[in-house]
Amino acid sequence: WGSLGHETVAYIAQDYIKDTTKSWAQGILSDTSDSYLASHATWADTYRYTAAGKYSAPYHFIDAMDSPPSSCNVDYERDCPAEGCSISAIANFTQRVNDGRLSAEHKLEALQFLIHFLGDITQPLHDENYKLGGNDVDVTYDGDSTNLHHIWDTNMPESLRGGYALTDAQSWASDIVTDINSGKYSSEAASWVQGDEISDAIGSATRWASDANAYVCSTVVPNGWDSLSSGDLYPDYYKSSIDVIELQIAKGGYRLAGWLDQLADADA
Ligand code: DCM
Ligand code: DCM
Ligand code: DCM
Ligand code: ZN
Ligand code: ZN
Repeated sequence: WGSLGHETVAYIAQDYIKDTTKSWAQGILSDTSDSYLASHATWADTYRYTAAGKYSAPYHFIDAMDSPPSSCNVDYERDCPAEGCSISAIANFTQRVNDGRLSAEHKLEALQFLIHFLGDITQPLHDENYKLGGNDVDVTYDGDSTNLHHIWDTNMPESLRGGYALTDAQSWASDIVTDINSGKYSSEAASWVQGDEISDAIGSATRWASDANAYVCSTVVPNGWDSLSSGDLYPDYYKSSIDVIELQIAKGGYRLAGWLDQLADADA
């Protein structure tokens, strides 16, 4: 996701975490502002472009070697290479954030990675190998020449909400929280976190990746990859995708809250 998506995920989580979790996170992040998670949500994207952080670039995705649209699936053993992937990174930083042997600096880094990767793993194209997760699929969107991955990360969320400022993320999160509490997501939200368990981070993150990857077949490329290369994808493709985008952002935020609650409880 782009900054709007990541910051929205973080604001949703801020709304659901327990007060004790809030104190725990604010301590690690040294941030007591009202955007204490959201302000740290895009750090990992800055870091991966630095020389010191280059090692972390593969942690933003898992390249599922499936065959959409006819077959979608994620296989951790098959798809996570030795250099690592989103699933192994989530497991590693879940362990590190509560590792009492590590410095405050390394715990900060671990928490910032988790805030970010629990977002990225819900973006369907972050769970797909084909054409570098859609980065090599050229498309036209609302008159712009760009690529399929980018319109899922950034353009389509911004078409929905009208911008990518922190205030845009805050208002999107507020609407999604209402949808979870008393609206379109109220009956399904509990299922988004079912089975989530920090003691089985690989199993939990593999379930999140598989869930998102299924939308590659059903929603990202239902008619095959070639169908995306002709014509402007706005508005028809946008209309067919945006409900899944919003749903996936909602899941990321709700899961992040539950994950951080478990981590804070385990650290108490
Ligand atoms: N950004 C965004 N949506 C845009 C333009 C930029 O989310 N339409 C984000 C991406 C970068 C940051 O803002 O994290 C700075 O962007 P840039 O490098 O384009 O100035
Ligand atoms: N690192 C990691 N997993 C480990 C050890 C290190 O992801 N098990 C990453 C996070 C650290 C970076 O490598 O910031 C450099 O680690 P160090 O400073 O310990 O050499
Ligand atoms: N990406 C991905 N799968 C890949 C390669 C990249 O999901 N196999 C993601 C990471 C970024 C975006 O695509 O969100 C652009 O990556 P890069 O800046 O590395 O081109
Ligand atoms: Zn991306
Ligand atoms: Zn990322």
